[in-house]
Amino acid sequence: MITFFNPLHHGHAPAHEFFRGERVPCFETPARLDYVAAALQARGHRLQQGTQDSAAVLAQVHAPRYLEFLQTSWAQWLALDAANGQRQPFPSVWPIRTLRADREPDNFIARLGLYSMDNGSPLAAGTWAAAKAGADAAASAAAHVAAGARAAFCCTRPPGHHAGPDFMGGYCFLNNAAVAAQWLRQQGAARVALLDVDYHHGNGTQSIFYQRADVLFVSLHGDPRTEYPFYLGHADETGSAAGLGYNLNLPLPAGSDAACWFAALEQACTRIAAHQAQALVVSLGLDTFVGDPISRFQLTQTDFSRLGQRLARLGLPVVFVLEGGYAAAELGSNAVNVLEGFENQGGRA
Ligand code: Q9C
Ligand code: ZN
Repeated sequence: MITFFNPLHHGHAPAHEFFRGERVPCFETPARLDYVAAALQARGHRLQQGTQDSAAVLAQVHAPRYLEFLQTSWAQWLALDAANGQRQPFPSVWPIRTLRADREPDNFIARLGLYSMDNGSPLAAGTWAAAKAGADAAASAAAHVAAGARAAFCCTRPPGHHAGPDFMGGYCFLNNAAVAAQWLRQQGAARVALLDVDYHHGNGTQSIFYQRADVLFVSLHGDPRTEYPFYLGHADETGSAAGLGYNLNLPLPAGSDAACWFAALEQACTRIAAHQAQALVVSLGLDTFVGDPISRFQLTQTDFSRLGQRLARLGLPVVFVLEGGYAAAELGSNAVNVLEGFENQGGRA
């Protein structure tokens, strides 16, 4: 599989996040990508750096003022106090209902809250460069698929599917899957399907395409009544305006097993087939794994091969984008199982 990887991803290495009221080591670590890269190389897949610049497409899926903030955020943090290089900024106040989001406060932490959906997306010195490299990989993978490749994989972090038009959240900063879908549209695909199989609902991706019929969004995820991101991902969210009918959420109870999950995947595949897309983007979260430390589905290693095989039978060219998956030591084989399940299934010529 054509795979994109960039050493800049390792520059996003915050130390801590909040979990159950305590500061704990981050779950979303550079080691995750080491495991995926090693598993790919052990199976003979070559890693390459992309050549595309995602800047123009990023400006179509994210608000300019958010991109400007993210790109300069670490420098802004350091400008407050040189010792901040050893500290992590966290938001502590958010412009929710009745408060104004149209004015950017002069206070840095207040701006960070304006552009965040949670306090669970810590910034580090290399966050912008790592995230931008991920968006560039998504653009490069989409360019390969648009040029006729059967599939390409973005071996990238931080993940992207919780990042909305103008906010970060859930370890995500730039929405790589949205960049891939938008790039495919610009390269001439009239219709694109985007399937999100991460354990958590891809609220950012849903919101970016919610009013559009050209990019169908379909997601399988833990029911937001009990699972992050809590405030989006219900079955009654079906799209709005021109996008009505082009958003399909398939929430499943925490604890769901493979039989339940694959039944929902059939529903997802039926809807994707009906869309008659020219290309598919897969938000490939692997936190559906039974051993995931922060998620509660029960997929096993062989279930990931089965997922890849089923996706191949859609007969569409695919851009795979890595999202979550926090059982780091198993992440590599789980990812490779999806990709090789897809490749070995045949399907599209
Ligand atoms: N702060 C993805 O899988 N919060 N994001 C965990 C502790 C959110 C997961 C609780 C989990 C987000 C891309
Ligand atoms: Zn997730």
